[in-house]
This record gives sequence, C-alpha cells and structure tokens, in this order.
Amino acid sequence: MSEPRNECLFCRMVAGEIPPDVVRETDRTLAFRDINPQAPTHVLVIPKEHHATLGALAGADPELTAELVAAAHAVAVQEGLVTADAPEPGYRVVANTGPQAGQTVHHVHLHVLGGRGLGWPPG
Ligand code: DGP
Repeated sequence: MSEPRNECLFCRMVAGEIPPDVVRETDRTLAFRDINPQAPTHVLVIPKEHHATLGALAGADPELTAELVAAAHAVAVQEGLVTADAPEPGYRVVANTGPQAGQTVHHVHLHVLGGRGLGWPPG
C-alpha cells in the first residue's frame, strides 16, 4: 500500500483538501472531471492510493490496475459513451506516462474521453 503524498495534487483530492467534481467513486478509485476538458466528456480516473505511473501500479497491484480499467469503462457507460449492448458511440482511454507523453501529474490517472469524434494518431 502506497502512502499519500502531501505534494501530490490527486492525493490531496482523495484526502478532500481540494474537492474535485466527482462523477464516480468506489472504495479504491475516484473519477472526476478534468479541469481543462479536451472533449465534451473528459473524466480522470485514479486509484486512491498513490502510484506514479500505470506501470508502477501494474507492478505493485495488478488487482487494483484491473479495477481502475473497469472503473474507466463504468464511467464511459455512466456518461452515455457506450451502452451495455454496444461499444457506441465510443470513447478513448489514455494514460500518459513520462515527459515525452506529456504526463504532468505524477499520480497515475486514466483519461476517459468521448462525446465527439477523436482523431488518430494523437498529437
Ligand atoms: P496528464 O497530462 O496526463 O498528466 O494529465 C493531467 C490532467 O490533470 C490534465 O488533463 C489536467 C488535469 N488537472 C490538472 N490540475 C487539475 C485540477 O486541479 N483539477 C482537475 N480536475 N484536473 C486537473
């Protein structure tokens, strides 16, 4: 179990010091709206425990990693980006890792993006 970090923005949200716009919460995950949305739906899904990257989380806790992915899908369903029966209209999950990918917050988070057509390749 990783300890919360005082200097970590997302740990401070989990602690309730900075209240996010929560869309979904479980015992071990939190999903909230991105402050700078890049699509009509842009939600960040985090584990409440501090892990810096997706790889670090996967190495430390595969069960929580699976729970995080399931939480991202549950957010997409809740936001109407897919239905129980069909993967439509669709959504994208992004986990930026490291500086070249543009990771700016070093507490692992999945971006759930949807509500418009999303280009490929990403920038
Ligand atoms: P990344 O670049 O992958 O590390 O994404 C970090 C995201 O965090 C970015 O899309 C903007 C978002 N973000 C930064 N500060 C805040 C904040 O104070 N509140 C919320 N809700 N999101 C934030």
